[in-house]
Amino acid sequence: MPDRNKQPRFPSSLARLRSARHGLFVLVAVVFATSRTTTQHLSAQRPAAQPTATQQPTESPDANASRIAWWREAKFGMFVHWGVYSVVGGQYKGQELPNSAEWMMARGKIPIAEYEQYAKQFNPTAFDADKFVGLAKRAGMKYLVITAKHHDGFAMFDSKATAYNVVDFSPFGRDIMSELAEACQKQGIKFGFYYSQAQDWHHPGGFGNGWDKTIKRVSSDQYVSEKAVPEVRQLLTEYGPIGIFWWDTPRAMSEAAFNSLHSLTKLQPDVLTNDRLGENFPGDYKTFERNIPRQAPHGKDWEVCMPISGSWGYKKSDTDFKSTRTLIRNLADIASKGGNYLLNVSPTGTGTLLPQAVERLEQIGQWMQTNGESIYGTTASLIGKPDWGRCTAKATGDSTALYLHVFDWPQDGKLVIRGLENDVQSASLLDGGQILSTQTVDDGVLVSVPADPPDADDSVIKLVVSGTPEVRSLLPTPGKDGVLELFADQAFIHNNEGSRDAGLREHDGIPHVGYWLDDQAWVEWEIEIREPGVYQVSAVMSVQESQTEFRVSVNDSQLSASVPSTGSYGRYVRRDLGTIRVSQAGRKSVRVIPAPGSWQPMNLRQLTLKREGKTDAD
Ligand code: H79
Repeated sequence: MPDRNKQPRFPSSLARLRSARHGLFVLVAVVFATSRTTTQHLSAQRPAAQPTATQQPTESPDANASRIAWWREAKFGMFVHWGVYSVVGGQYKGQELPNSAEWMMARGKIPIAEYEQYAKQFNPTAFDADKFVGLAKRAGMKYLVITAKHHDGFAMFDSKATAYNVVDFSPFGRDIMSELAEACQKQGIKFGFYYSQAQDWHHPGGFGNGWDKTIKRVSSDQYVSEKAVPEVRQLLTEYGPIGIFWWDTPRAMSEAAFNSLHSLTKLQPDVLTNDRLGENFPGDYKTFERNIPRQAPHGKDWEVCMPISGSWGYKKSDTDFKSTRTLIRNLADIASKGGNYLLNVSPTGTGTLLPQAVERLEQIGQWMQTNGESIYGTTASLIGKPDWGRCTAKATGDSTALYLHVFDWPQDGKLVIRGLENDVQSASLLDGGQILSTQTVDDGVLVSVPADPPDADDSVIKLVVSGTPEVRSLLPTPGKDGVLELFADQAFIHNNEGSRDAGLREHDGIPHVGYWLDDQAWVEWEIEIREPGVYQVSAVMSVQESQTEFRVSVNDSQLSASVPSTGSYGRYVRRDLGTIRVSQAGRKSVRVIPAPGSWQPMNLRQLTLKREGKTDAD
């Protein structure tokens, strides 16, 4: 048997290993964001410092914290994808183009001259910046980021670098960015630009246009100096205070090109940037696109951007609007992990949003009116993902407010916060303020709740506890549905001395146990089984070689698995591995152990146990 006592090599499992050894190992809660406020810049024109140096001067952690304080408080922003593509809503020559509509020029391999004809039709006469920003504000959004230029190259402002812009090229003739900048400033919404700095399907030297042979082939350096740099400089000097500069789709460029773009952000000393300029430019925060990470990135600020429907840019056929319930729960989920939510809407060619989007924003706004306190300025809490919903936190002097976002209202009137060890000072419903009684139970804290939830989507209970939350680390256990998902980044990876270590890697932002070359290396999760029975075991994994063999055990019961190639290491498939009978409840060790001789390296994303007899409808 391999040596079980070796320390794993990454912190999350180290913490878990400790907690598993000392059952009551207590983790100290929540990293509280500094609540310092930033200086507001109210002058429309800020003096322009000349960008010179190629290196960003190192900023003190305090200065960074004060610059980003408003953003940490804000939590919720509006993303807007709007451009030439919005005119036709994803339809080209009577055909429906697949995927997100702002990509239509590339998807349809539309020649530049032809795409320009759509720009000639861009005339969103129904656009009203004040109304538009007012809607974002009513939805509870605190910042707005809009496509100043997407990959198609069309500037939604009065670009001085090219006539291919909304003022000079389209009949509309109005500088949309300046109208929005002004409306945002008036209404107290932070304003930001999305700018695609490397791709440009219209201008020579921009990345991405391989289909139009009329475009001159010049270097990306030339593109950056001719177009991207002057446009970014203009955006950062002529539109008042800019809260965020949101780069997109990094491409390998020369160091000089990167530095010339990066140094421009000094024109607005308080501007925040995302992590998408290039590999070596982490910016102020990390971004996730479309998907919410299962676990928060460690010690970083981060944001999830997501379209309200399927496409970023307006697409006629896209009726895939997320429900208000999903959107509110996404916001709570993201906040419970410490992130921000940048929710995208897609104005049409006339300059307004579809009623489906407006309706959802208004409904979110109603929820925020009552429950905003549980979102704004909150941090992650140690109460990660309870059965009933999510939890956000806010430190208030000697106590901490825990906001219990209850998605699944308890039928028996008893809501349990498992593992919570603090003294409770008070509990109340945010909606209406009804005081709730609480008691300490073996499992943690029990809150007695009324029969009906105040909100069908997310009812928030404010639980004030003394001090900083202390939560007993609890072993993962199957949920009500009988399913227990064990993820790579929760596993203890046991490596053998002297060989290359198996460890945590990621594909598409999803962690897996990788570099598993050594058949002596194995992985383990500690779990608790409350209901004995037969468990179906499956794994989300990839194998490149013809097949691999391994064992999965739960204490003394085990199965042998033989899994054929999934095609490549990057191709993940869920494989049923068989069943394991667990005859007694209690703490268990789940292990995945290579079969010596028949082992081929695999990447393991997750192992799932599901109790038989449980159906999805349960
Ligand atoms: O602006 C939105 C996207 O257009 C942009 N980022 C967000 C915020 C983005 N550009 N590229 N990507 C995201 C990733 C690449 C996606 C692609 Fe595809 C897959 C390009 C081609 C295949 C999706 C599917 C877009 C076109 C077809």
